[in-house]
Amino acid sequence: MNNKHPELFHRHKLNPILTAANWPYPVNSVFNPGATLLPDGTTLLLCRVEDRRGHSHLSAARSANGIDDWKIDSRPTLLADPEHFPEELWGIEDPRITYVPELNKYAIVYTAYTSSGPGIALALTEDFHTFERYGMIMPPEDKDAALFPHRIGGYWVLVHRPVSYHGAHMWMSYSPDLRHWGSHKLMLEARRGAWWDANKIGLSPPPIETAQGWLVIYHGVRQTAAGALYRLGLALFDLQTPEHCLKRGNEWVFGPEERYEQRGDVSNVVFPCGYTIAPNGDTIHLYYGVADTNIALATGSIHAILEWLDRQPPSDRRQRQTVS
Ligand code: BMA
Repeated sequence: MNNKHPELFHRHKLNPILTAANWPYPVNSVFNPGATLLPDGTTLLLCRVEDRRGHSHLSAARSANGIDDWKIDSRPTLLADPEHFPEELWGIEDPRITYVPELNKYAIVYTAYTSSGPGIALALTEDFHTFERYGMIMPPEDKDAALFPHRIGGYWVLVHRPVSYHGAHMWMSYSPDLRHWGSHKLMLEARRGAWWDANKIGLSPPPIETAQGWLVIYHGVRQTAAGALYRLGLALFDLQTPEHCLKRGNEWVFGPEERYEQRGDVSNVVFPCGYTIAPNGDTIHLYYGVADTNIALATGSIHAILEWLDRQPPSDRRQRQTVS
């Protein structure tokens, strides 16, 4: 027995792997990238790039090994288009990429920053050069969304995080055509009080399909006297009824520890929006924004993550801890 928590995600020694200094044009910061593997094995990161107005756009960076030697698009890959999509007035942020075999396309679900707050927009692409925009699919205030890779029970499934007076919890919605969404279901609630994931949680990268269920890495936001602390937790959901939570870890598994995670435009933030999985089907490369400033990489084993979840006490799976 030692006094260390198990380390499920190992930081890469070259972190941060991408910064504004790598960009081919002037930018303030690059963070919160969506990620996918292209058919030839290239890792593609779709990075949130913030300019000096404070508005974000998305830019692709490609690398053969997913670690270094990134080739970054010389111009923004996907810009806000407020002329045709007024809901993108203040930029587009935090993309989550899902490859959808039925469509033979990648679905990019991102935050569109409207003058009424952030909402959720969808675009499809085959190549990350041209995009078919669906516009806003969930109105404000909503973010932290991703599409499941295939239909379940005949319907497309979206995870998202609407905010209400009662808190910021994770929901699922279903659609026959990717445009019209309904059958909304509460998926995972923020806990309350002293918990690390009290009051506000949200999906981090898209859910990962495993034989045991949909593995979800989510972020919990703890408000402290020194500001918000963004950390990551784990939960597992039923394959056929994905709003049904099978397991939920009580402890956070990854948080801001390194200087590059603790200092930046928004300190103490680790914020993954994407991962790739190695050909062995087990090694996960988690790409995460650090302190809303740079991009870092951590590597883990899906098998080890599921084992950790198995060892968690069976309490408090979906519900928040109520006080009365
Ligand atoms: C969240 C999102 C993220 C950001 C984080 C910390 O609400 O807006 O894009 O990284 O806050 O600022």
